[in-house]
Amino acid sequence: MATSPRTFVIGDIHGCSMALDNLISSCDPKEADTLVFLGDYVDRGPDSAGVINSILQLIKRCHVIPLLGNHDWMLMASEQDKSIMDFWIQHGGAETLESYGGSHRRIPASHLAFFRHCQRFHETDDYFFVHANYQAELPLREVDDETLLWQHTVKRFPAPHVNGKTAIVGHTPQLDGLPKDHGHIKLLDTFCYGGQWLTALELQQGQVYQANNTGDSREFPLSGSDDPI
Ligand SMILES: [Mn+2]
Repeated sequence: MATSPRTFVIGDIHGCSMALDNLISSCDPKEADTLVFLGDYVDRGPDSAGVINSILQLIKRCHVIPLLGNHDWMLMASEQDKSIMDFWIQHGGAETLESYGGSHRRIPASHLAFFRHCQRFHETDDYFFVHANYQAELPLREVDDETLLWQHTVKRFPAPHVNGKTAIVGHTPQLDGLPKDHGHIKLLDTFCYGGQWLTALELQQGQVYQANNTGDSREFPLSGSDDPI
C-alpha cells in the first residue's frame, strides 16, 4: 500500500550542516514528500555554505518550500548596503563569510538565487508558516517584515490567527532543545547552533525528528515533547 505524502517542517539551521544531513537521513523524504524550511539557514554555525548545498540537492529530490529568515535577509541586503554588512558580520555573518572563503563575492550565484527564491510565508489548508511571528488579525500578505522576520515570540506571544489555521514558527530559540506545542502555535527553533537540536516536525503524524552537531538523532511524538524518549 502506498503511503500518503508527508510534510516535514524544519526549524532554524544556522550553519549546522552535519545536523541537517543527519536529520534528512532520519526523515528520508521521498519524491512526493514536502519539506518546509522556516528560514535562518546561515550564520553562527560553522558551515552555512554546506547547508545551502544540501538544500539545493534536496530540491532535486522532493518538494522544498524555503522561507526567508532575518539572517538570510541580512546576507542578501549586505550585498547593497555596507551598514547592514557591518551589522550582519557582528551577528553571525562572520562565520558565514568564512564558510564561503572569506568574501561576499565568493557566494555562488546559485546560492544567491536560492535566497531570492525564499518566501516570507506559506499556507496550507490547516497550517501557516512564518520565520518569526505574525499578527493575529492581519492577512499574512499584509504583515510587515519586522514582524515576519525579526519579532520574537517571547515578549509578543500572538493570539490564534483569525484564519483559524495553526501557526508554525522558528526564530525564537527554545534553549532546552525541545519544540513547543501551544495549540494554535508551534515553535520549532530548538537552538541547534547553541549545542541543542535541529528539529523536523512531520505534520500528519505529529512526530518530531531531531539531530545535533555531534551525530546523535532521536524522535518522539510532539504531544510528548516534555518527556522525550
Ligand atoms: Mn531568526
